[in-house]
Amino acid sequence: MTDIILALDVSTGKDALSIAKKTAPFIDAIKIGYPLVLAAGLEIANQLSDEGLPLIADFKVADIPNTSRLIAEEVFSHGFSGIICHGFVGRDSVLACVETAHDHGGECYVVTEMSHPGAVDFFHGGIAERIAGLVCETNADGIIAPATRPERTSLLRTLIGTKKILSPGVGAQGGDPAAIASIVDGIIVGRAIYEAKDPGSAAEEYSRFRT
Ligand code: 3DU
Repeated sequence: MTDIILALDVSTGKDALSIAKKTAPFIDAIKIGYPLVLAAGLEIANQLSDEGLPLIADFKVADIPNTSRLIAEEVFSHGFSGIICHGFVGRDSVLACVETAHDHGGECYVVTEMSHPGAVDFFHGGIAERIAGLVCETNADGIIAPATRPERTSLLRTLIGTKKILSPGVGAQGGDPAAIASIVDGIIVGRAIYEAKDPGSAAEEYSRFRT
């Protein structure tokens, strides 16, 4: 089963709520992060939760364990069901996010390799593979891996087994949903849906890949 996860990076709460309502029948979860939360406040999560969809907090947490835990506590006390953290910060910081997520019945996803061109500067050469190993050691629920490089995401799949893969980079960043959907558990789509003239129809188009 491949989920469609809407990356709702709009800059007003009004737009966010309107797009969430139009797209809700065709998506499986909503991911929000700094763009919307800095504009509208974390309370927007409580309003979005009216759509009845899981909410994922994409703050790519990358701090010392204590600060990471404090961030994760805030996230889960606002109704999110998942959090995304970076893996390069190391075992103890990742563990802080994983444990806080699990204490709240939530999930933690760890960025192994990003989808943009510059990601190869640091994530390639063995780092992404080591982060995938850390994901298994820390009992994290899954990874974030690039739709723009399906061959890399396939390789990361061999390292994490049945843990979930959520994959950004489809649409605006050039990733082809047909090439990645069968490898991953969720494709993350932002601009190709929320910037479309009709976000509901755009989401419906992507829902073809929900197999
Ligand atoms: O490119 P889009 O507009 O479809 O948005 C992709 C979303 O996924 C966006 O929120 C971005 O911050 C997030 N993301 C990546 O694009 C790449 C990553 O490696 C991790 C997260």
